[in-house]
Amino acid sequence: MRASVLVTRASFPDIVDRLRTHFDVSDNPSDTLWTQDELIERLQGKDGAMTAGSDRIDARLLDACPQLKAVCNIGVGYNNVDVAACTERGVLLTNTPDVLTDTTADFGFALMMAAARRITESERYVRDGKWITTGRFDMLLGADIHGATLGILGMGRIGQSIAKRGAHGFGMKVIYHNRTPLAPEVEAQCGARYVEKSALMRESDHLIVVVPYSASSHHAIGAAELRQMKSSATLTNIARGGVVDDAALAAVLKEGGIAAAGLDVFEGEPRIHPELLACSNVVLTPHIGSASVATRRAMARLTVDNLVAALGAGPDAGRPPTPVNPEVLRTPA
Ligand code: 8YV
Repeated sequence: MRASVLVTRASFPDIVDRLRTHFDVSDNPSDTLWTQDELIERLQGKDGAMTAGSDRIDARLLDACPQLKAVCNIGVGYNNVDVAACTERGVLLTNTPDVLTDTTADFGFALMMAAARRITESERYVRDGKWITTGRFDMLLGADIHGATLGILGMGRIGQSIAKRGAHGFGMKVIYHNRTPLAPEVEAQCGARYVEKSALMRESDHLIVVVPYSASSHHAIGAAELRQMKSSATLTNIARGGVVDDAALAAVLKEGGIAAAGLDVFEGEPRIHPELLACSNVVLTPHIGSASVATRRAMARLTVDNLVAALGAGPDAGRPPTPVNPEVLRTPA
């Protein structure tokens, strides 16, 4: 009997169609956002699932779907999945690392530059017809990127890729804070220096947050940290909503505690804190860090590769390329 899989969100039909050569596939071409109960209902009798960050995979769901063997999540981050609960039940989890590193680093840079150079604010100014009447030499002044101090919180693959852009492309002084400092040779490649978190907050002209979300990174940037930053500084979050305390950030932006912010991720997204929406010095984007054509296609391909192999089909049967909990593969069923 063919295995059955569920594809929870719409992506690239030509890539997802490869699943149909191996499995019975149910999908969601209208891209409806299902509640967890609707997801549980659709997962009944499914052996595998291609999921996204908007799907919550927890113990309750796993217990209600005992046939499920593989959850292949499209994205490098998997804070939507309870990994321990998967492992305990022998459910394999896969993610999509590496293929999105440079695209996401490019985007972090773009968002930081847009906030520092007030690009979206300037665009609104032009569209509102204001340049014609009030344009002047000292309007819309921003902060330089070149030569400034770039701070990076979280120095994994994406953080390192951002550091290289800053140090080698823009002549920035790069400092970072991470749970574990990098090996000296990796630091040298990145042109980056480890500092304590308080020094990172005080010294950064532009701070980019790239740390994965977990209980320990919840509100890693809160009111106390924001108060340590320079009033001329910018803050860019491309990690996850919840790493930054959005309410505290909105308050600090409003009172001029920092100059600007670039936010691609939000606490409770797709909802956005109303005070952030009211701030003109914030650039807001809808979680598109990895959204280039080539990269989103590569993520979809890797997720399909993982699902095919995880369910014992294709040339890599039993050896999915990017497992998060590979110990499940070693445990005999
Ligand atoms: C994804 C992301 O697009 O990879 C991640 O962790 O945040 C994005 O690249 C998103 O998770 C889609 O599910």
